[in-house]
Amino acid sequence: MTDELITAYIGLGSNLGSQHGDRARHLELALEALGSVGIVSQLSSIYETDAWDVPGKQPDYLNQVAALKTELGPRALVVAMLKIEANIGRVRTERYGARIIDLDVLLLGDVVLDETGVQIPHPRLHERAFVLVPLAEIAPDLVHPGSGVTIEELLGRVGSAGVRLARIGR
Ligand code: PH2
Ligand code: MG
Ligand code: MG
Repeated sequence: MTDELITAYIGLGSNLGSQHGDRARHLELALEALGSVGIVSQLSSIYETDAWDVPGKQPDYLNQVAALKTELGPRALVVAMLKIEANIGRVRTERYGARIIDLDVLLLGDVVLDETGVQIPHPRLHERAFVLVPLAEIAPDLVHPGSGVTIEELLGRVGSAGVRLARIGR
């Protein structure tokens, strides 16, 4: 018996190196691990982005968004993301601190949920160019549940300042 697959959108971010390598390597490791949680059906380009709304000064981020078809429910999906982050070696310090990998559940089908530790859609998704640019690349017509507005429209409101298409390895 398999439950229906629902498409989740996962935001990936890295702005620190580690023993595993550099920021792009962390995104790769995370994507590999996402394959154990579902089927990665779409993948945006990688963008280099100015650290947004962080305490003090931080290195630039690499950000990317993946569509993930999964059977997992909201809480199980969030727990799976935390597990992948820990496996790659993320150590949590202060809120919004620099990190080797961050995996955020941005959307899960039309789920709208606001519980401790599980907020879907991601509560700051609509104000973050570093999420909206890669998300609009793969799902411009997707309607943000709750607000009823498309991703393209949200991006139009926010603009794409501080977000640059990355040329990894070139
Ligand atoms: N993540 C944050 C805070 N600020 N800025 C950029 N550019 N990219 C991120 O992934 C990011 C951020 C908290 O998760
Ligand atoms: Mg985050
Ligand atoms: Mg996070």
